[in-house]
Amino acid sequence: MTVTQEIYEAIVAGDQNAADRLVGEALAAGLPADTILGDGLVAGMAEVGRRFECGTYFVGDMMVSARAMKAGLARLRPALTVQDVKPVGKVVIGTVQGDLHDIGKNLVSVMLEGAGFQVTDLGVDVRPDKFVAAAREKGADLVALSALLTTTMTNMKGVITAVKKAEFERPVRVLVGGAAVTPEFAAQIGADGYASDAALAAARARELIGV
Ligand code: B1M
Repeated sequence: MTVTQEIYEAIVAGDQNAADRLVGEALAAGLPADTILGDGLVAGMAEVGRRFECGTYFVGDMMVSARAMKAGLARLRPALTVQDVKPVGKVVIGTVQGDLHDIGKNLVSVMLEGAGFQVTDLGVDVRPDKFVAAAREKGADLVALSALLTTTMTNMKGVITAVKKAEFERPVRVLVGGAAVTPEFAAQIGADGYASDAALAAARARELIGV
């Protein structure tokens, strides 16, 4: 079994110690960070979702796998981000109100940092007024919204309305994404941009602020 397969298995089994150790081993062996991420960590989480859908995994299983994913991602983070460079822009990011999923949002955060952004992460279940207050306080160029549930993605519209209504010193764009979100939905709610994955989110963020 390759080390990325072992990482995949560790995520599916929810073994956070193994996820942490194996990501360290893969990095030490010189494997590219995006291979470890895509073939190991993200593929493992996709399998967890599939098992939940089939009814062989339950919420508790998803929680232990999520913990293992976070451990692996924390170990991988330095390899995905750029250190000590002048930020190209400022982003405020969070998962919208009612939604507790944060793994994809954390990954988008890491990729934005990797693309040179200064990121303020507001966490999960974030109200529209908190996004606006943080964007003002931090002088953000971009507000990035994540939603994983069909029942919470509708809350993105409230954030967009609040951001568009607020008066900022410079233009603030809104980027949306997450498993439930589609480009059509993003356009319908008036988002400035949409991205289907974390790498594309970083690219789209740069395009939106013109860097
Ligand atoms: Co939840 N859950 N969950 N869950 N969970 C899903 C999302 C689900 C699809 C599972 C399923 O049925 N197959 C389903 C949603 C169905 C729907 O609405 N259509 C679901 C459900 C139903 C629920 C509960 C309602 C279950 C319950 O209690 N009965 C509940 C809701 C709680 C709440 O939020 N209020 C719930 C709870 C949980 C846990 C807490 C147990 C746990 C989350 C732990 C955590 O995040 N800390 C959990 C998990 C782990 C999942 C699955 C299995 C995995 C999500 C994940 O982390 N994926 C998920 C099934 C699945 O996605 N296959 C599922 C890995 C991650 C890297 O991908 O987050 O999609 P993702 O992020 C991607 C892209 O979407 C994108 O980039 C990322 C990577 O490239 N992206 C962006 C994300 N944000 C972006 C922002 C951008 C751009 C791109 O721009 C700003």
